[in-house]
Amino acid sequence: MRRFLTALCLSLFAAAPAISATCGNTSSGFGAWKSAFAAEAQRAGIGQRGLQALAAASYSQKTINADRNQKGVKYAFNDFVRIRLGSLDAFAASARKRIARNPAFFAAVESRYGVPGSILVSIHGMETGFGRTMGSVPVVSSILTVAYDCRRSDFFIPHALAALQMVDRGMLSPNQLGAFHGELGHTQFLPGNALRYGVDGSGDGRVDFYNEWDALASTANFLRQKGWRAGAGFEPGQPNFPVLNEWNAATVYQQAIAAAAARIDR
Ligand SMILES: [Ca+2]
Repeated sequence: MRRFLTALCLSLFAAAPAISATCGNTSSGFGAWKSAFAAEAQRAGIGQRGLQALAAASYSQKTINADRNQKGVKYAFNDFVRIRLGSLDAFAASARKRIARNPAFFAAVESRYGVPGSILVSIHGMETGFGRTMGSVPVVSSILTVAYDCRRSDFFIPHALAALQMVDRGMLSPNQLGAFHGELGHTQFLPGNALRYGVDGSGDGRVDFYNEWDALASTANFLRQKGWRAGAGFEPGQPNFPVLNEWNAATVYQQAIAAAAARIDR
C-alpha cells in the first residue's frame, strides 16, 4: 500500500502542471505572457532560435480582429464552390495545367502516398489559389497571439510551441507571413501539423511549406497518415471521403474538394 501511495504521489507530482502563462484578451498582458511562455518553451526543448523568435514576436491585432469577426456562415454547396473556386469547369482547367507543369512529381507522390494529384491541386487551389494568397501576418506573431488569447489557448498552445520548434529547426523563418491563425504555406497547415507531417517533396533535403512541392507532398503525407487508401474513391460514400474530414471539418469544404478533384479527373 505504501508503495502504491508513493507511486500515486509521484504520478500526481509529475502530472501537476508547472505554473503556466496566464491568457489575456488585450495586448497589455502579452509581454508578461511571453516571458512565462518562454519558460514553458524551454521546458519543451525549444532552443535559442525559437526563443529569440518568441522574444521578437508582437501582439497581432490583425489576427484578433479577424478572429472576432469570424461569422460562422454556413454556405450551401453551390454558393461555397462559386465563392471559393469559381466555376468547377474553370477551376478544373487551371488545376489540370498545374498538374501538367510537373506530372512526374504528382505521379511520384501518388505512388508513394496513394493520394491523386487532383486532390492535392484542389486543396492547393482552395487554400491559397495555388499559392497566390498565403497570408499577410507573421506566422510566429499570429500563432503566439491566439495562444495567448483566452478564447482558444488550449488549442493553439501546442501549435505555438510547434512554430517555435520549426524556427529552431530552420523550417520556418521568424518573419514568414501566413494567415491569421498561423496557417502557413501553400496549403495552410497549422504549425503542429506542419511539424508532424512535413516531408521534403522537392528533394533538397529541407522541408519548407512555402515550397509548392514540399507543401503538396506533406499534404499527401497528412492524408495518408489519416487513413487515405490508394485507389479507393474519394467522393461522398467512398472510403477516402471521410479522410477529407481530417483536413477540414466543414462538410461543404469536403464536398467541394471531392467535386473539384472528380471534375479534374474526368
Ligand atoms: Ca524541400
